[in-house]
Amino acid sequence: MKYVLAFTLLFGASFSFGTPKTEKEAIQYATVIMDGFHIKKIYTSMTGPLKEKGVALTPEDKFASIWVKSMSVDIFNEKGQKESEEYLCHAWVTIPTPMNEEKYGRVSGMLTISQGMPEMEFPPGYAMKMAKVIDSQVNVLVQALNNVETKIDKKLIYRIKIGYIDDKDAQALGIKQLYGDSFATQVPPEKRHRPPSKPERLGEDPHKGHSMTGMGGADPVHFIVPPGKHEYRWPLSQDMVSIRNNGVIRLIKLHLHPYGESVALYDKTAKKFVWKGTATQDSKRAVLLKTESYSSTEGIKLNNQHSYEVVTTYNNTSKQTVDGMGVLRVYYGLK
Ligand SMILES: [Cu+2]
Repeated sequence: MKYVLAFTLLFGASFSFGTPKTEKEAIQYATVIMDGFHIKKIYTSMTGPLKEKGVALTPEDKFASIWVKSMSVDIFNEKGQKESEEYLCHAWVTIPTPMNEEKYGRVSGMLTISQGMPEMEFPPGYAMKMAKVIDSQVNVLVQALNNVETKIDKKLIYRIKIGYIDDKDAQALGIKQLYGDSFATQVPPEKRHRPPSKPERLGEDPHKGHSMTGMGGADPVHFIVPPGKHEYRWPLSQDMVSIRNNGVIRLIKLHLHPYGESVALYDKTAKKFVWKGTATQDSKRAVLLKTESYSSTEGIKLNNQHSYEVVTTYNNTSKQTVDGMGVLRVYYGLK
């Protein structure tokens, strides 16, 4: 079967004049359909088929500066029926973010979701501003996963919904800018997991082979988890943009793999946990049902005089070695 319409983009924009909008009313949605995922076997983390695409959220305004507010993923089969999130390794929306690089350093403009969290949304009053660039595009990437079902033949469609606010509304509402950072557990080379195969890329590679994903190799954040309970501690560099600039965290999302129990931010100077998020595991299958998030306008203030660690715990109740990651995706504001 030929996928002629491999990619479709629908716009749900609403227009109203005169009356001031609330933040909810100002949010517009773009829906990106990623199809062509044929799942016929086990795909462990980072080995499933992946698809990537540059998407202009406002094609009618090639110079638009927009504020990305949320993203979510829904998975369907070819009959249009909803499928389990267990088939999602991750979905990323990467946006070019404006930043005073000399003052603060280079930041990440990536929204990510993975198993256990089908959506993310910045708290009220906050969003991630996209740089005003010609033909402003976000990069959307989806990778499939199938850790459990050995007998399977499914054609899956991933629907990514991106919520955003246009610059005029964001200014009127006083929306404040957030930046992304990744507090990831890392391991020495001998403890790294090496995925058994490279992912199959569906469609074109927008980076033409220079993938920004680093997939397939021995990633320092992808580790092996033998059976039993484990704790992984990793010191965070005080040179990270969020820490160096005393960033205030407004949103934290967890990234764990099945058998992952928790990821925490530990303040070594104050000798206390700053925040700890846990995951709910399916009792019978290697699937994460839910991961906790932190979302607050109050915020968590980082202190560049303190040293921090990311602490990840796993309880591998299976009899085999599995692979794991432990990441806090943090979104923070700067003065
Ligand atoms: Cu992962």
